[in-house]
Amino acid sequence: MIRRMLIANRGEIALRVTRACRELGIEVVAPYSTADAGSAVVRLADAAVCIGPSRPSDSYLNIPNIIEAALRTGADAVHPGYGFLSEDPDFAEICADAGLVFVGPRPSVMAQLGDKALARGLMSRAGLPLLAGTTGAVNTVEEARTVADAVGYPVIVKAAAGGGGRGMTVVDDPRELAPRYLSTRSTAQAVFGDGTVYIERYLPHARHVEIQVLCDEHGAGVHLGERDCSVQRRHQKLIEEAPSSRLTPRLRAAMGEAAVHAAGAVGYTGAGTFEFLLDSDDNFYFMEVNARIQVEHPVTEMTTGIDLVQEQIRIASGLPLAVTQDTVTISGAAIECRINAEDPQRGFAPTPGIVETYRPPGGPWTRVDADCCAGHRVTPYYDSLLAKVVVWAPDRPQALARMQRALAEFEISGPGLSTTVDLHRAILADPVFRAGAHSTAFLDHLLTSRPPSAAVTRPSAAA
Ligand code: MV4
Repeated sequence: MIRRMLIANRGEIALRVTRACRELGIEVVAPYSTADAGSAVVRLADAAVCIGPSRPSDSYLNIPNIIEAALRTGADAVHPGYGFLSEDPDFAEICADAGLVFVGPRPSVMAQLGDKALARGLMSRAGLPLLAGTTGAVNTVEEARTVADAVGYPVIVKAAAGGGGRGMTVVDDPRELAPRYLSTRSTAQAVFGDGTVYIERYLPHARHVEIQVLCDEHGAGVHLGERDCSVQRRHQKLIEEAPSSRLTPRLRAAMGEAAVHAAGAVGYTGAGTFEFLLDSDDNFYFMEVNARIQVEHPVTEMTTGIDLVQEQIRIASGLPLAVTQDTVTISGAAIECRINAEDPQRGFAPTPGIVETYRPPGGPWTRVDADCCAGHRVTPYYDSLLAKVVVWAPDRPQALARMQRALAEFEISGPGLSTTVDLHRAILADPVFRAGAHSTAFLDHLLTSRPPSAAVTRPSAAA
């Protein structure tokens, strides 16, 4: 059994994992950077260890320092949260070699899924439908041209080492293929240290629907339904909801069963997310697997009543799943709004500064996951997520009303600080979104069509 967990992360997710550990009777070790000395997890932990300066490469990505902190404090397990080292198979392996239980899938499985080009081939063989494209790397301009001509335009060039939308370029016109292919390659090389790219047909008006799975180490797996994450900007999610307004129970079961089967086929263990695109004819296409807990996991917790972080920890402890597919029930509707310290009027540029006023919403079925307070300093070192506002209600219209009520309560401001709260208010008021008739094209359309006088104006040309 796990007795003492080192949480190799920061901010709201470190706090979220701390809460799960506490409820399971597990002690907590918080490694932190100098910028985070005043964070909630440092206050709540049984032991806290400074692992380096603010820069992530010096602290939250510094594997030797993290392992040393774990061994020095007597931790017996590591929860990586999301981002940082959460999908690094080398880190998972180093943890195992140091005698630490890594909360996540086996390193070999993580490595296979981490190459998004190879994962396509793997998942195709496991029975998942794919968009037309390559099931491996595209190594030359000539090859890119042959593939794109066969697939048909528009196509999208994606970095194999990317994922979560980083390092992808849409190509509408064959004349743009060569330069876009080459620039995506060099960006991928610069950002990920791996220039491998692959090509898919691009669906411009789809829905992003992802299936949450849980798989134990004894061969059992369940799905917990889907999250609809179609409201994104530059592949940063703004709003996630469950269930998707586009799924019928029948389609949900088909997608869920396909994901659980594919997870089993590759020996996946732990909590995982299978990302799909859904077209207007209800065809679904596999995109990638996220081998970690995700930012948006609370909406699934709200509709299923299952604590996903506790389940991750139980699975890593070797326990069998407590739920079977027929005991999973999805009820009501949940929505999450990500509140970021960004200025939508200036191309969503991050706005570091000090939070002066912080009055989060509360009330029935309203959850705020945040590590924020008046006086909190937003630094440029980490992602700009300030808070996640999550609500649940018996159905989507009531969930929308509850979220509007919660956002109306939310006061968060400070010198130099801008947030996405007003943008969320505008989205929640939009008739297309309210009807559940939006697609992945929705947010760009909203941002470019709203008159500049409105609460939300178009991003600057520089954006
Ligand atoms: C796509 C796509 C359309 N066609 N791939 C974005 C996040 C990443 N994990 C996958 N993403 C997408 N991949 C193909 N072949 C559409 C998205 C996408 C999206 C694109 C533009 C604007 C908003 C979007 C929201 C969700 C998904």
